[in-house]
Amino acid sequence: MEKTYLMVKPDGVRRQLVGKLVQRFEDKGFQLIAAKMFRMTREQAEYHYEEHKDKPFFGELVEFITSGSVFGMVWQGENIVALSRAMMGKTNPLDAAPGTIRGDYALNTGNNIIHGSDSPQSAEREISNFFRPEELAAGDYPVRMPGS
Ligand code: RTP
Ligand code: MG
Repeated sequence: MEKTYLMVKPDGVRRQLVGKLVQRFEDKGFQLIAAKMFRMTREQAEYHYEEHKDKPFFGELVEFITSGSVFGMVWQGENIVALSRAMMGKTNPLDAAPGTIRGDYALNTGNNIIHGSDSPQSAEREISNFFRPEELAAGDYPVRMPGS
């Protein structure tokens, strides 16, 4: 089953949005298999955002993501990478449609509430940066959606 790494960023944690965001993904039909509140180390942050290391905003991004607690989660479900990105909305909240997480809760790119892996390969890499394999639950309870 496809997995992804979703993370409420420090701005979302400070705004007490964790519960609402977890609810959205449960309502969609995805299954939560690991979660924790923690403060990212600088090393974890630099590895997590390695693809952006040459961008002008890299320093600011690392400062921001290590500025407070994050809520890291591993979720699984059918096509979860693409579907969770669609639920998050565009990176810049100015472009994020109403009804998406960033469209509903965020004002600017620097404080855009949530992270989601952009491919199954990124997901695997990101999950292993924050979770040990034994921390992932089996995800073995059957998800029942209306009509199923
Ligand atoms: P994320 O990785 O956090 O899920 O966001 P994303 O895929 O939608 O966007 P990405 O291009 O991977 O950028 C990572 C994060 O860097 C910050 N950013 N700032 N100042 C800027 O121009 C700029 N561009 C990106 C955002 O917080 C973005 O989520
Ligand atoms: Mg990204």
